[in-house]
Amino acid sequence: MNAPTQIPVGYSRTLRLREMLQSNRLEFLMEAHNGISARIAREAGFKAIWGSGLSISAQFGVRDNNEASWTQVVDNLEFMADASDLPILLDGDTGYGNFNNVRRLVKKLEQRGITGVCIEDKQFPKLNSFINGEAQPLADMDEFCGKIKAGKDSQSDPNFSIVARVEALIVGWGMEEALKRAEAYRQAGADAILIHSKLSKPDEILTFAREWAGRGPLVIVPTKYYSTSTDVFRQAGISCVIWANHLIRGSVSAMQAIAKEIHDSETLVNVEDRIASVNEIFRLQDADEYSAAENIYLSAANEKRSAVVLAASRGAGLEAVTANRPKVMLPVAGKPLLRHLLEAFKKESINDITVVGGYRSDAIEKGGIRLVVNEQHETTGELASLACAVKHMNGDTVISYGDLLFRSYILRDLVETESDFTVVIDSSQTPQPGEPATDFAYCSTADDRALFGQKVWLESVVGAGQSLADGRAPQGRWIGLINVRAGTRERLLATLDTLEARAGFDKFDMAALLNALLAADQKIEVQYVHGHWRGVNDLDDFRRAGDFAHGQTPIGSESTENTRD
Ligand code: SPV
Ligand code: MG
Repeated sequence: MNAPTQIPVGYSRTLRLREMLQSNRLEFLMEAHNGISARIAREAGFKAIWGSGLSISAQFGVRDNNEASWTQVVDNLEFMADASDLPILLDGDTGYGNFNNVRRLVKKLEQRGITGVCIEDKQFPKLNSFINGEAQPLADMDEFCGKIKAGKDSQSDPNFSIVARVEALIVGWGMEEALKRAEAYRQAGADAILIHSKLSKPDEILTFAREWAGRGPLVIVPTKYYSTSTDVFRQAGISCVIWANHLIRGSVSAMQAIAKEIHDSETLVNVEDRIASVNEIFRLQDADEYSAAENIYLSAANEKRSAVVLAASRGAGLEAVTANRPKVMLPVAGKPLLRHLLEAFKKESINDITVVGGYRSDAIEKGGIRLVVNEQHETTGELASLACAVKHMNGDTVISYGDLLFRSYILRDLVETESDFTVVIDSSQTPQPGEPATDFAYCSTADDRALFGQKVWLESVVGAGQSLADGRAPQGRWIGLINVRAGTRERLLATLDTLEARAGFDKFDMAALLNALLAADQKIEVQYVHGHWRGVNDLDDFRRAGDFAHGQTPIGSESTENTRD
């Protein structure tokens, strides 16, 4: 796909069309009939659009007989002008009435950012030139000149263009009449002449161009003499070629084939790979621009929040129940662990949730989440999984292990913290002799449970396989929840990049990230809790998780709801 040309600021659409009409090069206008086709024409590299009467009426499903009202056409053009910053030359048929209608049309087109109009010397309501052309009456030449003058007198932008279309060859009135009319229209002020022909050879167009001898810009529509080499038009001194109906015809063929295929096969599998993806439609609608604008303009109250759930592992010690699903899909109190997490996030208005799957990611329910997959999950660790999701961190982001259950206040308090990074530490946890010290944390102050209003900072976290610092008891255990404030993502990325360059990155866990942030002088706030959460690490945890989720155990009971062990 060609990248659309960058248009210099101040180079108006009207001027661009005017220059195309007047340039010595052969220029091309592509038909478009709605916003998306206008965008597609621009992306293909066209410099201007023909707002075809045939195509616009066809996409409305009506005839090219002025059945759509001119205001309906102008409304449609507004979408086209918005979706593409190209000049649009409207096929204005006969001007939708007499001189007065043309005056109003020109004013309204200018108001909607349309660059020019082509009017043809037939009578309202017109009929497409290729339907029974000879039977169609032409407009009186002088009356048509009056329309051109009226249009020119009512434009406020001097570069707005009025193209006069000569239909004398279509209705069989001959070359002399065509030339006479073209000259009269030029003298009435037309910025260019569109000379139309329905022959399959360009003969009469070429004769016309020769006789016309460069008195003004000439525009042609080679729909019927399409097999003529474009160089022939170039040599004849034609100014602009209009490809008048090819996007609507292309889309009609595609829609017919796809509709029939889906109807007959009663499935989508045969068409999915042959049609534009839904993401391509989003791109054409400029969905990314919306997200960027949302970040700038939505008030703090509506600030975007997202979550990343690390859910790539099967779960050591849980093999008996994870043959067909990852740990995150284990049912707890009637629904998968992941659903509990999603419900907790949604309660805090976190709806943009990315789950990083790995082991049996196919078994992860995709409703309400964005699933990304760490394809190397068998050989990599938590940070490699996190790296798969960082680009989806939008606004404040909570990063969570996938096997967590917690009381809702823990997440509520976490998302309300104001530090760049905050971790939740359970101060009721103490390391058990002989058991791994993973995730135990050293903090600036121990939790005396009366710390209200005083900030506590993380000093380090014990990573997998590491031991506690000699002679120093940790202040609690990190439960697997981190809040990362919007604007801090870049720092997180930079730290991830640094770690990625280190040997062994593939095995790094979240503790390595937290310690690297601390080593880079990043302050990480501690939010102490005292129980009220559960990790699911083995069958025993799994059995007890149901009780926790049901809330059957009195809050604070150490026996069932305090640990990841
Ligand atoms: C149109 O595109 O509507 C035209 C050109 O008027 S043609 O259909 O070739 O007459
Ligand atoms: Mg038309």
